[in-house]
Amino acid sequence: MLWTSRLPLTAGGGCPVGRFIALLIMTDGDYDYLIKLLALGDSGVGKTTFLYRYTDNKFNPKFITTVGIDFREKRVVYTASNPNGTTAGKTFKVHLQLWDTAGQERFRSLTTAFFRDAMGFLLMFDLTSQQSFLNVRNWMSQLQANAYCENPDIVLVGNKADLADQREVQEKQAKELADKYGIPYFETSAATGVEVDKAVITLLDLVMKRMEQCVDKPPAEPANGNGATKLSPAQPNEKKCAC
Ligand SMILES: Nc1nc2c(ncn2[C@@H]2O[C@H](COP(=O)(O)OP(=O)(O)OP(=O)(O)O)[C@@H](O)[C@H]2O)c(=O)[nH]1
Ligand SMILES: [Mg+2]
Repeated sequence: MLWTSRLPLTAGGGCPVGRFIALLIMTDGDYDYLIKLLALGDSGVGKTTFLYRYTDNKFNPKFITTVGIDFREKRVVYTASNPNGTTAGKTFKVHLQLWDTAGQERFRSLTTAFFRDAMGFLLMFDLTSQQSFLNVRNWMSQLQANAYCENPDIVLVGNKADLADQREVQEKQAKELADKYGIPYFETSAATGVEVDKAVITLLDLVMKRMEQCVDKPPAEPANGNGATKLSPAQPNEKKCAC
């Protein structure tokens, strides 16, 4: 299986704002936002297992490498907060589409093609593998070249925190790299579930905040037939993050 699709692949495509405001108005009124997040990183760091923990709250100890791309889904309620951090009381129903990419090199051209349509990224490495941490820089370059802009919303995730005795990457080291990129860093365990939700919700918050900044910008394009509304015209080669 190269990928499975239970929702339209093209939903929300086009310019950055179009992607962010994708499917604001669904005909069935089922949710307010469709948010696409994507997990990337070396093979074996735990992307599939992490997403499975997040959506199903279960751990799969077996390693079945992902072939191409897959996705999982979850509905969450998002509460908007004020700039001072207090909750504004406004809640949205969010449908999260979590894209799970293959870390293996042979799928690289396929998986990077999916970067463009994602709104936020879980950049993962394995705390028990120094090599997977060193490769974060390469994944970052791939993101900068293929994502919706050169400065997309990213959370750095060091996974397998439960394997303390096998740890090869120190928290300080990883935190320094995250600070250098100006992105949040979490140490998670798909085995125990620690920090998994927090990492995803932090990324969702970054994406939603970016969207909020865009909402004040010029008005929507007409609905595109499936009830979706876009806030600006498609710009296929658009790389800027600004609205
Ligand atoms: N102990 C422990 N094992 C984990 C954790 N996360 C993943 N694993 C294990 O690591 C192995 C690889 O996990 P996957 O989720 O398949 O890795 P992946 O990143 O999706 O790999 P590709 O699909 O090849 O890119 C599996 O045996 C998982 O059970 C974790 O937090 N702790
Ligand atoms: Mg996988």
